[in-house]
Amino acid sequence: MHFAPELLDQLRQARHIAVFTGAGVSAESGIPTFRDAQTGLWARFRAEDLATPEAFRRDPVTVWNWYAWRRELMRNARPNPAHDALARLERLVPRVTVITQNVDGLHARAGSSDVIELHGNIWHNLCSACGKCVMDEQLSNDTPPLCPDCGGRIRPGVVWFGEALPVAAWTRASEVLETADLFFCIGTSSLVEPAASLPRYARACGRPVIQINPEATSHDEIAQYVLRGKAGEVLPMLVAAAWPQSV
Ligand code: BV8
Repeated sequence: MHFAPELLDQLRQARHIAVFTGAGVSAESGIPTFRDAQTGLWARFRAEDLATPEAFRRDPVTVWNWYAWRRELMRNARPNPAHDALARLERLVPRVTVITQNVDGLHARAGSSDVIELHGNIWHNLCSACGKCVMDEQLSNDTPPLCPDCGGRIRPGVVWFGEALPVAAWTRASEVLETADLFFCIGTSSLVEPAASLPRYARACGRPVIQINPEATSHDEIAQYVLRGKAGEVLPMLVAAAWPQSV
């Protein structure tokens, strides 16, 4: 893949790179993207219909079991070359901040040290009644497990549709836009708000936006560079092209 020399120069001169990621970054780890059709026993459900507080209130067993199925998928997944290339970038650029919509924890497992999880983390257990964080080993055998403090139903520590994003995460992500020299937008359909507005904010702040996606999205038009391809293929090539000595 050919990369514009000015893109490679901008990468090498960058002091702070922001990387906004979506489910496409984990696709090559074998984790279905959010808009992939669900498979197996979940084929008859839409993710958007299960990832809501209403669904959990109405049918906590089904929602908990859906997350248990996804956790199993993610537990067996490994960071892919896209996650690894982003972690490697930290050794080549003074500051790299990953702002992710993903809940799988794979950026941290790959070694990225500055990760903002806009939509929470599937590995966290929260009591839906008192908000207590519950360690896995404290989980009761009920489905869903019950809070050891108040007996409330335990839910995954993710942001559901209709729920506000964590204020601290959103604030940090907004601040990053003001200091980053470059803004990558990788593996996201840019359909879910308010996260999808971040690339537009970055552009409005005058930051060059670099889009990496095998398919076109609405953010192609605000991108200074559109790298059409899979993140696990494009990112390692881009890092190697900018820093040949790093491979
Ligand atoms: C909120 C956690 C308000 C759960 C998720 C305008 C403003 C504000 C809100 C809204 C608005 N319009 C609509 C809303 C409501 C809603 C929303 O956006 N709905 C959508 C469906 C229209 N937003 C919300 O409800 C948000 N909350 O606004 O609250 C509020 C304020 C105050 C007080 C109370 C309430 C909360 C949204 C968070 C929902 N939770 N996840 C879980 O995971 O179970 S979102 C979910 O979608 C995932 O996090 C996922 O990451 C995210 C976005 O999807 P993508 O990551 O983009 O994945 P997708 O499958 O769509 O696309 C994959 C892409 O990868 C594709 O482009 C594909 O081409 C590409 N790809 C594939 N393979 C590869 C690849 N790319 C690179 N390499 C590859 N190999």
